[in-house]
Amino acid sequence: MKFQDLIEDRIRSVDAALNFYLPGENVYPQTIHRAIRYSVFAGGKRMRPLLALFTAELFNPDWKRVLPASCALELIHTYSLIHDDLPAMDNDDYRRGKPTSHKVFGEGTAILAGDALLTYAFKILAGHTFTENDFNYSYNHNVTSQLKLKVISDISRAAGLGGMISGQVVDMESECKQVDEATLDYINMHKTGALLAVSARAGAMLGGCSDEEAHIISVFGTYLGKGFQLVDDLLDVEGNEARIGKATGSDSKQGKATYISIYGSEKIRYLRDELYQKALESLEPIKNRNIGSSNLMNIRELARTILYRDH
Ligand code: GRG
Repeated sequence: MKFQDLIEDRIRSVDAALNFYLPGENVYPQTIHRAIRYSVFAGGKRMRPLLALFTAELFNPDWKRVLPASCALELIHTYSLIHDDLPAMDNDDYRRGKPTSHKVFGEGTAILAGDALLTYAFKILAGHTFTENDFNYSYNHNVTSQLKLKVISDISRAAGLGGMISGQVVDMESECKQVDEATLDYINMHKTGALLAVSARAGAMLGGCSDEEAHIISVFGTYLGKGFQLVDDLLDVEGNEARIGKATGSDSKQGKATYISIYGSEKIRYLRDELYQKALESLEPIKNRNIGSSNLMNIRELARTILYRDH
């Protein structure tokens, strides 16, 4: 299968699984279910689910066992975007090319939609709590409870203290201040990088990798996480608004410290190339493991897609 077809195929599976897990819009109380579905199906690129599915496939052909965790990661990501857009945070009007959740449903419902997505993600990760079907059969039966707990613990840290929340706090406290490179790295590696890195790691772990291999994949995910943010900052000044689905220049308007202010666009491009190479090199130790060469090619190609995206 061509890489682009593979991506589209996997995204279709993730979307179908998300549709299965989320309560329907007609289920009472309808407002919260409508709000959740509005944001989850607003056209996100599904980078975190794809990372988890592709790293799993490095170790196991049974990628379907990672569908529940992939959905959980996307729900956590969507929650963070809804809350980040709120007036108390970035106060953004558009996300993924559509009015933000609080603009459509009001602030109270947007807060609850975020809360609901975060908690629901962990219900999915617990397994065995939904009607059994093709989306969750393998996770329920082929992943041990011990491994599920390990993955739950890793994901909760990446999304919470020591991860996304800690990064967001330092980000808020740094607004309109001159921050040094180390602080900016802290913000980005926690606010954005942690969830991307844990997506790669959780996928590999659910695929059955060893502890040593989990470490290798974490390093790979960390390079991607940093590169992802560099590109995000670049797109905020140079991106096409229609393509990225929100106004550009919002970082500087809000007095946010970004890699642009420290490095400038040209150096960002250079650093992006460097991180891409480092990400590929980090996978060298596993290249002789008995994993399909096409799987290794796919994860490399996904790294390229993430680091050279235009939206
Ligand atoms: C509010 C708890 C809380 C955390 C917010 C992740 C985050 C922390 C804020 C998001 C702000 C932001 C735009 C960060 C830049 C990196 C990022 C997460 C971009 C959006 O991710 P994509 O490009 O989005 O994967 P799509 O829409 O494709 O899913």
